[in-house]
Amino acid sequence: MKKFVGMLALAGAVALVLTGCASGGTTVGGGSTAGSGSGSDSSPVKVGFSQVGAESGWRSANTTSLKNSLDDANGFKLTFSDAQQKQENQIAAIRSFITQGVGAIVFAPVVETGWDDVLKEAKDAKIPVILEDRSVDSDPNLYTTRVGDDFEKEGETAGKWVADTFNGKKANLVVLEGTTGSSAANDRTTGFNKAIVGSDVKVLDSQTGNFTRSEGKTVMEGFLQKYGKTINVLFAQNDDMGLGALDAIKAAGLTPGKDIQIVTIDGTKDGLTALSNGAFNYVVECNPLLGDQVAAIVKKVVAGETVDKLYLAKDQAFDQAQATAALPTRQY
Ligand code: GZL
Repeated sequence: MKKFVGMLALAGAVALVLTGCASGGTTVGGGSTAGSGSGSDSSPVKVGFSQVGAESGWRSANTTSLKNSLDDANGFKLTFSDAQQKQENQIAAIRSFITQGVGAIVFAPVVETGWDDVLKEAKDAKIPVILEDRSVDSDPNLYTTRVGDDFEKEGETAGKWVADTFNGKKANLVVLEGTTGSSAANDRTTGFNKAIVGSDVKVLDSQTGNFTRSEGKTVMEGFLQKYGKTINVLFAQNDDMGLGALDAIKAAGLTPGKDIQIVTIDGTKDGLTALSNGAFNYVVECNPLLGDQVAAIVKKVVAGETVDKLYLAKDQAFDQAQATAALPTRQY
């Protein structure tokens, strides 16, 4: 998996935004952009945002965060495109943004590969591209920066919980993977597998549920038909697939959280509610509230200021008591 160098914690990025200082990173062409949309003292900054889709609670919270920050009141003119989890739709949207002459393109790439040509087209048009959420395997010179979460660390945290919880005990685990080819799924798998090396955890099967509840349920039904009561642990790479799996587990006459212990990633309200009531056992957060950070970075980039290559949000993890305590004030 492509490793990025020059990681800065969100705190560092906030300092960058507040103080306008920067260490390393890239200066985008002195602020000149081909698009008329790079804004000026009065005119808004035209931004094209290509979003993956609306596949999960996390995605909805991420879209809301970006739309709230890239709004008229903050000096933006936003064009939003929902790709319905199709790469071809994202490529078409990005080409449309280039034709419109936007000042900046923000996009959450549904998968890691296949972006070189369209990113070269944006670069040739001198329109900066800011990745938000997932990453791409293209040459980092083809985009300005990425704002997102550390998926490999999330996977490692989930794997460590399983290895510690089942230390010396039988753990027959199945995995509901995220969207095939996405950096979120790839890196969570890498981190999880690293954490269970040398443990007693046995991975019976691993299959994509495409980050959706419905597909999580269907794949879990297949696992239960194939392995039955042998399964005693489920790692779902997002809350929604775990929530879908609950229906399949109950339909099989098993008690989620007890017969099958469940660890998921995201930390949405629905996920933490399932954890609080004992259906899930551990949830690793993946913060979707990236809007303010992205908006601040877009402003700096179109002004020709230097930004760093990567900004990582801070994530935590929850057990049942922590979830119960967090729910009353949970923003998403
Ligand atoms: C992670 C994000 C993933 C979430 C899913 O940053 O890309 O996509 O974990 C979402 O809920 O569908």
